[in-house]
Amino acid sequence: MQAFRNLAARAPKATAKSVSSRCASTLKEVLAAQIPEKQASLLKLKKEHGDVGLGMVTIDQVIGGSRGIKTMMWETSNLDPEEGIRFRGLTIPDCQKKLPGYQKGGEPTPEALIWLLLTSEVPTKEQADMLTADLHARSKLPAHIEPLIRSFPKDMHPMTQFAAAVAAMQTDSKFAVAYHTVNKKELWQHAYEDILNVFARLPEIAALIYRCRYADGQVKKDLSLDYSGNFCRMLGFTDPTFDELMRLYMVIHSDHEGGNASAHATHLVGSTLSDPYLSYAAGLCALAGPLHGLANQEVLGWILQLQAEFKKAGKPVNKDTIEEFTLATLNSGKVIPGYGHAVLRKTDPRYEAQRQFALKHLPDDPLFHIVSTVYEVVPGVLTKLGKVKNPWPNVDAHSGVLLCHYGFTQHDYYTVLFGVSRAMGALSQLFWDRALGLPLERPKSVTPEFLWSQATKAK
Ligand code: CMX
Repeated sequence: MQAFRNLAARAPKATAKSVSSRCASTLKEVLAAQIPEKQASLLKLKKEHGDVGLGMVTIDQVIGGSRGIKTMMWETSNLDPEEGIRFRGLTIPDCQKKLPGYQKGGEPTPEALIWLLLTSEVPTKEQADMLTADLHARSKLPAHIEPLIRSFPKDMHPMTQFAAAVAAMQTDSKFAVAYHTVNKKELWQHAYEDILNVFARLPEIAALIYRCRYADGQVKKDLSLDYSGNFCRMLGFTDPTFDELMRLYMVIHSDHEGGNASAHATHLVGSTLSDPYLSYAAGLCALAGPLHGLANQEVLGWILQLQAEFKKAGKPVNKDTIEEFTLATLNSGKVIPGYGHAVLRKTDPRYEAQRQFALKHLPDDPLFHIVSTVYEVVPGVLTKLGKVKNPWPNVDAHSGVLLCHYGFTQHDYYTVLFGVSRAMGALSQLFWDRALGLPLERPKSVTPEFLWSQATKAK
């Protein structure tokens, strides 16, 4: 035990440093300075302690979607079942306190969070602004992307359009070209370029999909604003409070450690040395599933259906009627969207952060009242089922109502917003995967016969 404490004391801490300790100032220079030390640390860990076991794997875990099996290294964030997410050691309230906002005291900007996720250092306002300028400068889409999006059938789901457009940008990949021409030790530099370019271009792609599907197809940029403010203008929203909501939204949706399907898919595909465009397109396909990111669309659909049915039947919205509606959903063989989680065992702090925003900015919104009453009812109903491991709300239970309040009502689009945000975590980690030269991911599968043979032996 003492030996473990000594080792742990020597290991790099997953806690953000408050000021950049290095003299290098651009994001790429800070990262370049960090790489040799981190490579050496990983090599030492592998060489001297590679044979240390991390626990047994049970048959239940093999059949049950690998829950809890520690099988991936992920440094940008960590998820504790009770406490929720920490980004480089910082909780959501820590980020709100420490990361620079667009304005003093405002919500942290996604640019500040990208800096934190990549470097584990809290950026100064100047560094975050420098990254904003860099992202704006990189934001021009390859010429074929706009016509491609305009050519999609109007009824193609926005997430299908989004994943297809991100994959189609691969024509611009510097990493894919470099793979054939440079020493693999230098590949991280090209991954960096692609990753920053993906961050820079996702908002315009997302906005084009939105404007083509629901509006006049025109996208108007405002590069005098930050990443989120410009994104809101491109979508067609001008309320500064909505800009703040978008900053909060993007930060809390950015990363949720590595095991979630979108992050894991990005990491897995990236491990084949597929470039960041294709890797993140894979992540977006995973995010589009209703048990993962698409749940945000499902939640609003569920609440609107509840509201419409109650109105038609002349029923009041209260705890009793919501309980009835919840039971009817469960009895029809469906899940309650926005509730439950594979890791969390408490109310998601991302839900709580959105609730605080609602209490401050829209306390009297009728949909917010429904969401709050659902929160009072659903955990009890799910607990009574006896099989649900986490009856508490997750991030998706709240986001739609906030968006709706500001007139963003097209809920079949909501997962695209999640997709713009999730890139920040999944691709920051992908940067480190390449900088550390992590190998092809290739876990072992086993047959049912093997499991039966092990089960029989254990008796
Ligand atoms: N409503 C009804 N049943 C639920 C439930 C919910 N919200 N959450 C879990 N259950 C059920 C499961 O379907 C499972 O039932 P079966 O044994 O009949 O298959 C049982 O409870 C045990 O599941 P669990 O171990 O508690 O949860 P999992 O790790 O298997 O699944 C999740 C996690 C998120 C897929 C599940 O809670 C769910 O389907 N929630 C609703 C969809 C949702 O909100 N997804 C978004 C999650 C956040 C994100 O990734 O974006």
